[in-house]
Amino acid sequence: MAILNILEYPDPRLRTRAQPVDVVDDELRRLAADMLETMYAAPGIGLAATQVDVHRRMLVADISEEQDTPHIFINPEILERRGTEVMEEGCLSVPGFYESVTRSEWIRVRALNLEGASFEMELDGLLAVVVQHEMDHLEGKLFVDYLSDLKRQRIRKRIEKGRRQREPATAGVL
Ligand code: QAP
Ligand code: CO
Repeated sequence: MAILNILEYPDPRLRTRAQPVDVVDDELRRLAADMLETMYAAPGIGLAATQVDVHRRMLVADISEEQDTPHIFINPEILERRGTEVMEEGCLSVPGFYESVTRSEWIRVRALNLEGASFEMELDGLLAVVVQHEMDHLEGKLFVDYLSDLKRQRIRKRIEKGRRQREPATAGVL
């Protein structure tokens, strides 16, 4: 297993639309295990393959306190949605920022599991919100896209400023 590098907003690779998975093979199973390890280490409660620069339609989530209830969704589709709910969201690709986003409060999802078998699941509460957030990543969409231009710009500038202070200056350039 390995901890993968997580892309940070405004990295343009986060805007890539992920391709459907056609075969669930050992390579994909290894990616799922690495994504879970990366998410648990962060720690986070959801991670899409897009965020680790793999543009395949797979996401992982675990909202349990004990980090012992992993969920893996391959080629996820929302079949049905009900209600709306506002929740404060964060994102491993937008570190340090949390904002309210409106989502469906109940969804029925169809996806493939790690054996390549199709399953359906009804979700509500936090897990429903996390799955909708992660499915947005597979479309190249981020939770900051739901905010005002002003808020999004402020977040982008603060992240870019933070990154410059963390990274050593490039020799000869600065
Ligand atoms: C998506 O996000 C989510 O800023 C998953 O400094 C989260 O796991 C959807 C994290 C909440 C709905 C509600 C964020 C970790 C983790 C940070 C995450 C940070 C460290 C985010
Ligand atoms: Co995210």
